[in-house]
Amino acid sequence: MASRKTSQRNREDVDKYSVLLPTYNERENLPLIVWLLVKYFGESGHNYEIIVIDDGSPDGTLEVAEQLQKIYGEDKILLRPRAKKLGLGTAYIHGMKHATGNFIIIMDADLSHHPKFIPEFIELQKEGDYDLVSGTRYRGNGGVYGWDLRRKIIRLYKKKVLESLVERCVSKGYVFQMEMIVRARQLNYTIGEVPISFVDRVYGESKLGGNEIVSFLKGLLTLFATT
Ligand SMILES: Nc1nc2c(ncn2[C@@H]2O[C@H](COP(=O)(O)OP(=O)(O)OP(=O)(O)O)[C@@H](O)[C@H]2O)c(=O)[nH]1
Ligand SMILES: *[C@@H]1O[C@H](CO)[C@@H](O)[C@H](O)[C@H]1NC(C)=O
Repeated sequence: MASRKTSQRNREDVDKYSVLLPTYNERENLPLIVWLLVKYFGESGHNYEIIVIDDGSPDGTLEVAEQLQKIYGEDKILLRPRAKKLGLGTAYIHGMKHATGNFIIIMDADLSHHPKFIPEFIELQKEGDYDLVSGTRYRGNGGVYGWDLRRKIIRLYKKKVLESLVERCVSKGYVFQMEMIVRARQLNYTIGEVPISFVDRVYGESKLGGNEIVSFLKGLLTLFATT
């Protein structure tokens, strides 16, 4: 028993989460999403890296990402840009190849996903040793919609599982994300589900309250003042 606990603890110590953030014209959203990720990973104490895959955004997203890298460190923010817009599916694959974590988190950079759910994804994955954990949308009244097969969802994968799924998937674009989950079921991977309210967009309803925005802006000012 004691030795099992020790090995579990050791495993947790080496667990690392690679967040893949594909960006195309996300200059305005990227600082907030990265700040939130750093905040929630910092609070939960998990080891992580954020991989920004920018596809030559004309709005200068990459320059913003470079600034963020200076602020948070090259070990936390990795830049894996591509010269032109090659699509979301291949952006994930490209990012995955550069990931050093044993877990991969896939999310959008456009603020349709709130990073505050990530610690819940991680806890659930550990509890059930799930191969992947996906969000399930529900209404405020508790009515569950079930699988949200659309692309706007956060997912946490064991890296090996994601690699095996990517090998098998043939579709492009956001059908790719749909295919991944269908294949995962076919292959009998174990899947955990975290309920995510429809209103939990970063700017949705009251979720990212005025206080959080204010402290974000203060944090940014402090960072720019000290770097
Ligand atoms: N690297 C990369 N990121 C992309 C690409 N297309 C979209 N993204 C990013 O992927 C995430 C989800 O993108 P979408 O929801 O498809 O982006 P969108 O611009 O809202 O797409 P539409 O709803 O089709 O206009 C966002 O973070 C986008 O910035 C692409 O070709 N390459
Ligand atoms: C998945 O499980 C089902 C039911 O137990 C089984 O019939 C099927 O062969 C399994 N598929 C794989 C790929 O292991």
